[in-house]
Amino acid sequence: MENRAIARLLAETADLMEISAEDSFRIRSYRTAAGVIEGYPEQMASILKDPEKKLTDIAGIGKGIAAIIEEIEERGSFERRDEMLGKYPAGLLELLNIQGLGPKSVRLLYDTYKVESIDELERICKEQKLRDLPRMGAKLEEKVLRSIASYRKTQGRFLLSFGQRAADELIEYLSSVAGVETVTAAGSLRRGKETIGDLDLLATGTGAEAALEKFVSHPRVHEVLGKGPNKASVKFGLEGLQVDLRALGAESYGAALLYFTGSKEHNISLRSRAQKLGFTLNEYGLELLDNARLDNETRVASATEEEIYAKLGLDWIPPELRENSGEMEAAEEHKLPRLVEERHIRGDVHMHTTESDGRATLAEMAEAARERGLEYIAITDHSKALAMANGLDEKRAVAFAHQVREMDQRGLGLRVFSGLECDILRDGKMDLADDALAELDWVVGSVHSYMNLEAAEMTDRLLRAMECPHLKAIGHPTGRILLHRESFPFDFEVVAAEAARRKIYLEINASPERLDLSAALIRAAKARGCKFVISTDAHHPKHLANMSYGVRMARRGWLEPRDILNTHSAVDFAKAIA
Ligand code: DGT
Ligand code: CA
Ligand code: CA
Ligand code: ZN
Repeated sequence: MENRAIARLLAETADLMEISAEDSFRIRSYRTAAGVIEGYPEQMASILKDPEKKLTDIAGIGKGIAAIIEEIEERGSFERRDEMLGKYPAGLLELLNIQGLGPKSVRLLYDTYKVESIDELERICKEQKLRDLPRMGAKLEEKVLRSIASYRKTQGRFLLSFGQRAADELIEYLSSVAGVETVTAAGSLRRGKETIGDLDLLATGTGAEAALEKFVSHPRVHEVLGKGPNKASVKFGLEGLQVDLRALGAESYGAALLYFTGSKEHNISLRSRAQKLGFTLNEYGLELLDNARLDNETRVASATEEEIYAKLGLDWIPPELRENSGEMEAAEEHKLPRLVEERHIRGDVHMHTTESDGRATLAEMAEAARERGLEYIAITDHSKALAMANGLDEKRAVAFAHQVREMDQRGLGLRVFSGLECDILRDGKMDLADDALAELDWVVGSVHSYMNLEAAEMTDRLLRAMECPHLKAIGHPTGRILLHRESFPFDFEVVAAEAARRKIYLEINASPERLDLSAALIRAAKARGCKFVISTDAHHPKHLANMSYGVRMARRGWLEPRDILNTHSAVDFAKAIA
């Protein structure tokens, strides 16, 4: 099981224990462990497999928690959790996913109205009964209803990074089957969507059918949902990700890849275009319409996507654009963007070190970045408002900037800029004074607190922050945490327009749980004249690899290299921010 899922089980159990008002020491130790595990750069599963490593060597993980992790790895739950689930209806756990409701509120709702499910909670809110409870009000009712809607949307979905790792693992596994030529991920994963519902894999070659056999017998397959001659569906891993594998002939590979990559809306639009041109398009190929039989003589294209698009009078459309939002017209007019690629990225300008809450030193981060082939980085530790992260005050920020500069001059193998991720305070002031910020090369301003302000207040807050003459970029501009927290409400268009006017860059945060900005917001911002940076926000050298996810978001937002500051050389970056 992935760290994130293990952490969730622990946190949920802590929540249930809090609902049942148990020993707060135990509750706290579960929560602490959940935090440590969630942020830990190496998978617990791989530490368990490595005889040279011990879970208890990790700070914050004692013997008790280590045993729990082992039990979770074995069977997907642990004793204490089962015990708590025996005590309360499982529906209470689900209620805890609703933003705005903590364990105490859930308990109160359960005791007062016997609320045990989301549906019941929704009813209580709609009947305006929530507001009758102590410390709750009409506003909370609205908020809970909104949270319920967003929870329902995300339920059963997984982060792109999670899907990508599962796909990588399965592709490697299936590729080793004799006679298998290609194994490819299609669906929302191939389109780079920030969350995926299920994983769609395609296999070709004479061994493709044997691959189906091997697929259903993978040790991490927990349930076979169905298996036929050309297709199998399984639940993969303890997290229960559904994976569909289809075996097909190389001659229809392009048509199948096109069909199963979607999106559905793109497919529909493509099919109606095919019809207008006298063809039919399906997962086997593009055929002439007057002979609907699946017969090679009427098939005009099927082996590659390129030839199918070409026969339809279209340039090949990158999967990230296939959302039926203008790509068809652009492909027809040969006006598709020349999308940014990871190889265009030359710097990474948002990362943390042990100076605040990062796990590696400046030298280690620089070394890792150099190994990845980057030409420059900016070190952006937190400012003092994030006390939990050991954020820097003015004195430390300036001293650290000097240290960064000194080390940069001595030579770290790549250019290192001194920066800061400065908190934007509730009123829009920057957390550190101007004269300290003036000492830094690169200041990213981020909101980490008071995210529940009214939209107008949040908009003003961001506009005010942009008045700071040293602010160069806005970090994770919407604050969303995928599958957990919606973006905070504000007038994005107004903020984007102001950012464009002041030449403040908008960050596309590449960490897989943020991937903020979304495709739609990137496009809206670009239309207003904004420029962007794609940054990993790394807290560990391993996180530098997340750049690929940020690049995919940028591609979904139709961005080209010139839209993105950190595709430029270190010298040009320095000029642009001077
Ligand atoms: P997901 O899994 O919810 O993240 O999203 P997708 O896009 O991967 O959707 P999925 O797995 O249901 O189907 C994969 C692709 O197969 C989808 O993008 C387009 C194609 N497809 C599935 N069902 C239909 C359909 O009813 N009509 C058409 N035209 N295409 C479909
Ligand atoms: Ca899918
Ligand atoms: Ca599917
Ligand atoms: Zn941040």
